Amino acid sequence: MAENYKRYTVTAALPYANGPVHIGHLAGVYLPADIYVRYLRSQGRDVKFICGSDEHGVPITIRAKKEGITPQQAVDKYHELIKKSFEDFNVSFDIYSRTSSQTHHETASDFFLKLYNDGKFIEQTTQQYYDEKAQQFLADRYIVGTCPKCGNENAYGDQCESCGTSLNATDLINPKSTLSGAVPVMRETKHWYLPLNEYEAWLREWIVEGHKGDWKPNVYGQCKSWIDQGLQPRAVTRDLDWGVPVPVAGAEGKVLYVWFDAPIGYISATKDLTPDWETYWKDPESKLVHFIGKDNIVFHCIIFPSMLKAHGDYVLPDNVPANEFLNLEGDKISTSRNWAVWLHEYLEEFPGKGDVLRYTLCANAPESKDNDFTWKDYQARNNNELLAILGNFINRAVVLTQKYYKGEVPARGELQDYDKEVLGVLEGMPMVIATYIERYRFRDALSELMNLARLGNKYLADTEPWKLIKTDEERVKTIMNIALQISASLSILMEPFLPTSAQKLGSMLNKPVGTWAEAGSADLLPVGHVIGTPELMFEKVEDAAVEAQVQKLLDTKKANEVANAVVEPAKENISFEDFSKMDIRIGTIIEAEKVAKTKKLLKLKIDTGIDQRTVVSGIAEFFNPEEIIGQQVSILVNLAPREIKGITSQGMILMAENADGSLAFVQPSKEVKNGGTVS
Ligand code: B3M
Ligand code: ZN
Repeated sequence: MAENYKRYTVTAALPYANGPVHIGHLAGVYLPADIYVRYLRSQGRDVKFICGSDEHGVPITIRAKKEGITPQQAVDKYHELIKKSFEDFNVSFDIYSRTSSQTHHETASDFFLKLYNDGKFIEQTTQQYYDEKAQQFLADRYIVGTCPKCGNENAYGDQCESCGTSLNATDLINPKSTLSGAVPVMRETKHWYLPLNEYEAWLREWIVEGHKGDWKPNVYGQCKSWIDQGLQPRAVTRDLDWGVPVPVAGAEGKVLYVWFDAPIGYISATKDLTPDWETYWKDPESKLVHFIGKDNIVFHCIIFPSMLKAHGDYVLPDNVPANEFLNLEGDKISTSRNWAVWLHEYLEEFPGKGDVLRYTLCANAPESKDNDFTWKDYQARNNNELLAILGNFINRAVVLTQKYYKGEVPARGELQDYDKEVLGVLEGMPMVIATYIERYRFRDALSELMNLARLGNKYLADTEPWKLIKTDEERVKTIMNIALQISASLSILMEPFLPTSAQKLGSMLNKPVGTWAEAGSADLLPVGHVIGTPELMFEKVEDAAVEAQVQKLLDTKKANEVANAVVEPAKENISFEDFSKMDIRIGTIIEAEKVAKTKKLLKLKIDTGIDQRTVVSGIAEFFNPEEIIGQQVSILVNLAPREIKGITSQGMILMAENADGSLAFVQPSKEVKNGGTVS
């Protein structure tokens, strides 16, 4: 492997404790980070994997307000849910901490005080946006407006999530309060600013010159464009009551800006993890890597490094391999629209299939561009790759060894060229996969892992031991020995990606998953070793399971349409005389049938209490004829008869139309005798 640092500090973005985590979080940040760390551990490296809940900031207070609970109650609720989701998906943090902890408050306050006492801040009293209705200063997500850089009309007061630009609220065009909708006024307030402009030259040298070749193009490109556009001083305090109080006199009612305190959360979490925390953050022989999504690049590549530089005692990130965004069935994942696959729900519906989702999200990861998750692709990845290639190969290797040798690893005989070729590929595979992992190209690394399984499958298909066993037993011993060595290496090489499957394979081979250095060996399973009993590595994902998930999303989409539907304004007024001309009665449907050659029409026979009459109604898409016999309806009985598809329709059934276009009968709240007048 190319690199060889003394120790590794690997962080994953601290998720806001304002809701559950979804597949976008896993694909964008936590899965790549976990693969990287598991690989380093397999190599025997000294690595600390740091994460925790981001519990301050406006995203938390907005969620708390929405749920009618306190911010502390909100973070307590979601911190536990998020922590469990990561555990259930085997995201193997060494610590999952939280920024409402005392250690963090102390660490963040001390960090701020060091910069304050060293004169690294600009103290300024300026005009800031204030909502007179809500009686609150507006910052971050409390204010939205048009992004001056890209025109996005829903940019926040601290960042435009569309183009990623970091903003001050006063940069916004046409600002509006998200608390009351009011147009904010300006009011004086004092804050402390980190003069990013003073770090511009250094950032240019450190990033634009220094990381040209090793930072991902999407990360390098964003950083370069911000630095080229020039950096502005950035407020690191806020007029809020939820967060880390500003630890200086004259700062009552002010807290640290969440993006100032949150990255310090990586440090405070390490403090809670090990008394040896300073070597992981201050020793130049420690490699610091931040795993994040692209909307966090400016904070991890520009702001936090400037803070670390200003402080002076800390190492700087060696790499920040940010991923782009994952979409879902062609639409942006959205917490507010519930357009997501929530990790905790996935495991309820697909128990024991955490690895299948890890596999699909890695194989389809948005490493260089936004990508799309579809349930069809999930099913195909499971059935056509995990089951048909990896599972099939391992099953044949283990079952045939049980069948021919009662599970005992047979000795290899004279090797043929094909055997040597296969063993040669096996020996080189750990380096191939490691090189991709160390360059944060996890999709390619996973693809190479599957190529090894393909090689094993092909080797068995080409040599056909199940036929040879009748004529050349010695040859079969060689073939099965090699198939078992490939299986043993797969258990090691798959572990960073598919930890549960790796353990399952280890127990099938009756050999604990080894270290990366052992992978590729032709003698991982010594002759005479007795393997365990075969069990299926993967199960088929049926169409019905996937269709149910797609339907669930369609139902969500419909519910959103209803929730967000714009209500038509009222028509112009009519006189009471006009209204009293209409004769609306309660009636009952006594017969119903579809009108031939039409999709929308039903022919109904209604008992109106006056008479029994035929009415043609455009409700066939929403009601089956047999289901509405006996349904009481409101019917306009004095509407002039009309010919519809050759049928004389005498009257009109009143229907209520829902936002999603579906129809409902306008029926009395209790049984009314047919003929009852509606007025
Ligand atoms: N809480 C994640 C987000 O923007 C943010 C990361 C903090 S990492 C220090 O959703
Ligand atoms: Zn923008």
